[in-house]
Amino acid sequence: MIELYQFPPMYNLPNASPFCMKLESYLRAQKIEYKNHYSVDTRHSPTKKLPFMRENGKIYSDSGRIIERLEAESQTPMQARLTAREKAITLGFIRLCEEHLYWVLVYTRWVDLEGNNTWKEDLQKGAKVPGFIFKVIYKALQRTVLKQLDGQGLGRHEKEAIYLLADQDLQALSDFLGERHYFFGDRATLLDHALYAVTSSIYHTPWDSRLKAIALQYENLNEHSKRMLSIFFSKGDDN
Ligand SMILES: N[C@@H](CCC(=O)N[C@@H](CS)C(=O)NCC(=O)O)C(=O)O
Repeated sequence: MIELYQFPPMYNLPNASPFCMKLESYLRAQKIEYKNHYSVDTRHSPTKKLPFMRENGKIYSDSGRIIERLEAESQTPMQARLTAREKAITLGFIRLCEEHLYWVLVYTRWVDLEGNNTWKEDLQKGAKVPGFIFKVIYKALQRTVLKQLDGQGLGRHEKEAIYLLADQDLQALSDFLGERHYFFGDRATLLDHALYAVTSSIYHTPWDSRLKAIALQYENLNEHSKRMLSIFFSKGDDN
C-alpha cells in the first residue's frame, strides 16, 4: 500500500498544496489504495518538497513523477485514451498551472498583504508550536519563498503585472475548457486534476485576494473546481 506524505488539510480543502491535492485526487480516481500521513516536515522527501510517497520501502517525490510511474504500472492508465495531441496540450497546460499560475498563488499568500490577508494567522492556527517559535519559522519560510519567487522570476514584476499574467493564464484555461465538464471526454484526466488543484486553492482563499477576484470572473473554472472537489472529496459548494 502507498504511504502518502503531505501537508495537512486547510481552508476546507483536502490540502493547502495543489501538488498534494492533485496526487490525492489522482489516487482516488484510479482507485489506488493509500494511507495518508499529514506533516509539514519535508526532510524525508528526496526533493525536500511535499508530497512524497513510500512504497515497498522506497521513497518517491514529485507529484508529476509519481503519477508518471503509477501510470506506467497501471492496467488502466488515466491518460491512455488521449491522443498524442491531447497529451501534448495536457503537458503544456499543466506546466502553465504548476510552473506559472501556482507561483501567483504563492505570491498572493506570502507576499501580497492586500485584502486583509490572513495567511500568516491561518498558518499559525494550524501550527502546534508556541507563538514566538512560529514567528521565527514563518520568517524563515517567507525568506525561502521570496527567494523562490525571485529565482522563478515572477517575483521580479510589479503587482499589477503579476495579476495580469495570472489573468492571461486563467483566460486561456477558461477558453480551452469552454462549456465542457472535463477537458477531454466525459471523465477527468490529468489536466483536470492539475487545474482544479490550483484553482480550488485560489477560490478557497478566505480573504479578499485579487487573484480570487480575477478567478471568480471565470465561472466555468469555478464550476470545474467544485465538480472535481465534489466527485473526489465530496466537497465543493463552500468556497
Ligand atoms: N514539482 C513538485 C512541487 C511540489 C511543491 O512545490 N511543494 C511545495 C508545497 S506546494 C513544497 O513542498 N514546498 C516546500 C519548499 O519549497 O521548501 C511536485 O509536483 O510535487
